[in-house]
This record gives sequence, structure tokens and C-alpha cells, in this order.
Amino acid sequence: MATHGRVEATAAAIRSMEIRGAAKIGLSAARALADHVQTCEGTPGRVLRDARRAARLLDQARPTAVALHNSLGWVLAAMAEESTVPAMKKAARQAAALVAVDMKAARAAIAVHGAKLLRQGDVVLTHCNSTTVLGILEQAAHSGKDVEVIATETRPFGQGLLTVKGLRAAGIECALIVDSAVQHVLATRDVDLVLVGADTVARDGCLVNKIGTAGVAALAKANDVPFYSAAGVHKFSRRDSDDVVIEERPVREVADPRKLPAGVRVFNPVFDRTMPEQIAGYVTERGLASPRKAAERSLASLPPEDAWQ
Ligand code: RUB
Repeated sequence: MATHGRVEATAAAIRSMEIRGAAKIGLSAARALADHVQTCEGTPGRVLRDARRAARLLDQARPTAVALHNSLGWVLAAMAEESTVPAMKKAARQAAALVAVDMKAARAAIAVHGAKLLRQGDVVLTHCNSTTVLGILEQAAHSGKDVEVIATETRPFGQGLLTVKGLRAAGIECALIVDSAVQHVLATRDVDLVLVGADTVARDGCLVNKIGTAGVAALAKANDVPFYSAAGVHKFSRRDSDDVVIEERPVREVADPRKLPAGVRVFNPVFDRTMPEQIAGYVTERGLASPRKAAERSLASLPPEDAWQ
């Protein structure tokens, strides 16, 4: 069996969140799998089995974001089409490169469509840190629209700090708030829309995204502020929302266990589900679409599940 060194190192970096955010996770896993395949030896059947084992190891590194599963699935599906080992290795390399090209193109197209939602002077509230959302905000700035962004801190991991760093690097006005300030901010400031990324969009159009997203969406609805999510096809899943696994992360990310009184349990779910009724639309590479429509039309583009068997 070929060495799993690169695969294990990438899986470890994904687990520890050194590599984080759905798009980056998917891309780095696809690359690690394709690199691993180049080292595989044996019959075509053996190489495919080895690739599937490596893909499963990567896939398990974080269970929620489907971009990970889809990106690996595209590499496996391309390999399964071939009947010789050299052709499989080439197909793996090309599929991983295509994942990168497609993600980049999706980000660019979403940026253009999303920027159309924004008007001069708009105030946007965002949660967590999404490269796709940043792309939209940068595109709006690039096309001469001055927008202001209010970013939540995003407990417990603090991804909001990355968001405000990215915004300032692009010269965009922004403010940081604690997560619990969302209601007050929506009620007292003229927020025009909420825009977040996506970890998984389920087949019913439900959004699975960073913990707190569902609360932000409910508060947006209560304050008549439209709530949008930006999601390329790699974020869509065949699964129903209840079947999307919500990752639970270590207690120490929430509180130092040594400082907690004995007997206190800590729950650390890091994603939640926002129902389609709360979502004004998804900004996809094909434009703005309702949750059901966006989910429906992505299904044909997803990698086949039998690529894993
Ligand atoms: C990141 C997160 C992001 C999405 C979208 O969670 O919830 O909103 O992954 O990001 P974590 P992108 O920090 O736990 O990975 O648009 O960059 O794919």
C-alpha cells in the first residue's frame, strides 16, 4: 500500500482547523488525494481501493462541510472511469486541478451575481468567515460601491477576526460585534441585508453553516432584513438536512476545562441548520435562486455516490 503521509498530514490540518472554511477544505483534500494517488502501485483495482481508503480518511476529518466530500468524489469518479494505472493517476491529477479551476470560477461568478444585490451605501451583516462572501464584498467595492460590513466575532473560534482582516485588506469599512449583539444591531442600525457562506446546502434547500447562523437568520426575519447565502455547486448535497452530520468539537475551544466547576458539561456544536423559509435566496454561480430551485438544479452536477464503493 502506498504511503498515506500527505493524506494524513492534510487530514490532521483539516481536523485542527489549520485549514478551514468549506472551499479550502475541499480543495486541499482533493489535492492531497491526487498527490497520494501518484504514489500508488499495483493493479487498477488495488489503486482504486487505495484511493478510496485515503479519500475516506480525508472525508472523515470534518463531517459537516460537503465541499470536502464532493471534491474527493470528483477525483474518485474520474479515476473510476479509467482502466489503467497511468490513466488513473492522470485522471486524479486532472480532476483535482479541475476542482481548483471550478471553485475559482464559481467564486468569481458568485462575486459578480452577489455584488448586484448590493447598492451604494448598503450595510451588510455577516457571520463567520467565508471566502465566497468576501469575494462578493470585494467585487462590490471594485465596482465602486461603498458598502459597510458588520461582522460577528463568531464564538468560539473567532473567525470574525479573519473576516474583518480580509475586509480591511480590501479597503472595506467594517465593524466587529459579539454574536449576542446581532438583535440589537439589526434593531438599531440600518442593516440592508445579511449575507453568509455555506458549509452544506441540503436537498431541501436547508442551509448548514457556522453555529449561530440559524439564530442570525431568525433575527433577520424578525427585523425584516433579507437573509442570503452564497454557495457554489460544490456546497450542495444529496442529503436531507436531518442527515447532515453536525460536527461537535472539543470542549477546550469553548472553555478551559481546568477552570470549570466539577460536573459542568460543555456542548460545542459548530454548525446549525437554517430552514429554507428563512432564506431569501442563494447566490450561486448561475445567479440568485430560491432555496428549492438552487438545491434542485445542483443535483445533476454532483459526483456520483458509487464512486466511493
Ligand atoms: C466556516 C464557515 C463558512 C463556510 C463557507 O466554518 O462556516 O461560512 O465554510 O466558507 P469553519 P467558504 O471555520 O468551521 O470551517 O465560502 O470560504 O467556503
